[in-house]
Amino acid sequence: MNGAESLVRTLLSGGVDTCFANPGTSEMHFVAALDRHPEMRCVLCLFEGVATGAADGWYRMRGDIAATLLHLGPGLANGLANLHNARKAGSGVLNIVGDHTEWHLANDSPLRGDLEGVSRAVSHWTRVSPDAPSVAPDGAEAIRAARSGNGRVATLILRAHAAWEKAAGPAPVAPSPPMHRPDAALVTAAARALARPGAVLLIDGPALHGPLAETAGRIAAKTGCRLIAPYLVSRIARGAGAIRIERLKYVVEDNVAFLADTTGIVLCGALRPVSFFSYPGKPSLPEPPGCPILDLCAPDMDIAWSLDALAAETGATAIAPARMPVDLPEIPTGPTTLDKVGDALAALLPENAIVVDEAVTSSRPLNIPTETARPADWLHVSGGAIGFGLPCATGAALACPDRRTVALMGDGSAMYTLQSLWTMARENLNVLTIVFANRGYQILRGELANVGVESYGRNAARMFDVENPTLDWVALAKGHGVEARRATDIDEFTKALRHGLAAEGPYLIELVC
Ligand SMILES: Cc1ncc(C[n+]2csc(CCOP(=O)(O)OP(=O)(O)O)c2C)c(N)n1
Ligand SMILES: [Mg+2]
Repeated sequence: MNGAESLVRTLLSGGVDTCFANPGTSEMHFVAALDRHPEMRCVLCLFEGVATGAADGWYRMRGDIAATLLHLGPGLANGLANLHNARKAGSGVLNIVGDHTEWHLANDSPLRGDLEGVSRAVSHWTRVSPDAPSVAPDGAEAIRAARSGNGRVATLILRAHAAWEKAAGPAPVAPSPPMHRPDAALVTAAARALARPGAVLLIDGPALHGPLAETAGRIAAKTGCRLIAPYLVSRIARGAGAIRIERLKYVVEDNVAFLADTTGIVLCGALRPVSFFSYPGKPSLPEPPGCPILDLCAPDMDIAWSLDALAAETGATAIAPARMPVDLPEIPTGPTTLDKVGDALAALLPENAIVVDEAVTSSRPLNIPTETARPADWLHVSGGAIGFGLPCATGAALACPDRRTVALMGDGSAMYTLQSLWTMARENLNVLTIVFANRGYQILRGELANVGVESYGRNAARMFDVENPTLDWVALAKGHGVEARRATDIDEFTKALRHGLAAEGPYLIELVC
């Protein structure tokens, strides 16, 4: 068996059975090995940012890693922005990146570059597998690294000769290292802090859905503290029956007002809140000056244990948490407004949907009505690097074929990685994409004002308007093999929404707004 074969067998026996791929010549022995194992699902992505974003979406919904297969430094670099988003989301991703043979690297061939440098820019763990016998143990170590600390980005660089030369066999994956836990004194201090009026428990990561959210909800009910999530999160359970969790805001002033009465913040699985950007004369930190912050449990620590310990310490074991009620709006009608779009979405969103939200300015009005819609998981662009939504929806839909995935996309954001539509069509994924076609980078118009620029002219307008020519989303979707329809008022939108939610396979709505 060669090194490539030993790696594929290590992946499969280690529980990694999906690979989002965009290969090249240096990966051909690995491709041949994958080809011998139909039990490995290989998903072709027509741009590396689709592969890395899909692996992120997969992790968010499965809670376990998928692999990507990428081509040397340029291939990995093309996937970098979505690896950044994955890293910020706390998603585990295993990148396998082919490289030249060692002797070929001595010469400056076209694709030779600083592959390790590119990897270190975003990976928690990088290793070059230097020879065939090392490939399987390095692969096993990479899997372990990607699963550790609640999910990390691990990159294994597979030199071509290490893939084709003789190897011993697959290697077993060692159990993940135990996660750090806060000591008892910190748990006691956190419980005391949360009992004070004006206290906030800020949670993130796996604490925002499932049983951990329940525990956090019980702690809030018992202590009376506010339960808050960051503005952009990896995955949050929302809708009727979900634990009541507030969310930080995007706008600096809104966040300052939101936290104005805060007397202390306990962090559990979350980083301290910080504004998205820094603006002249505005604070970076939103909490009141001097507000104590207690870091109970970092995002890579044992969040489940920490919440359980906090629940025990506060006596929050039997109390019922506050939950969102159900309140489905009437189906709206008439000209399009974003409030009505929110009502239509809230009325029709099916139970247990996965909503990927990269609609930027358009998604804000959707948040209120969907809070009391049928329960769904919402996934955000955690690292703020747009071009995440369609790839993430692709990976999430593959991870959860029995659920309906809905991608809410700004027209600017959707253009970054629209090749995802082709993968959705090829894999026949139940993804409904809604493109909010406001024909521009709407958010940047506001941001120019936010930094203090009072008016703008032709150059700025030409950098904000996505017009002239107008993007034809129906044609773009059809060109990628996805059925699509344009909606110019709310009646057309609800009709298209019903149709798209019932479709077998992907569907796209261009909502002119
Ligand atoms: C990788 C990356 N490049 C650029 C940006 C800056 N940026 C933030 S939002 C945005 C435009 C978003 O446009 P769209 O998706 O249409 O949403 P809208 O603002 O119109 O609601 C840009 C270019 C970014 N966040 N990430
Ligand atoms: Mg736009």
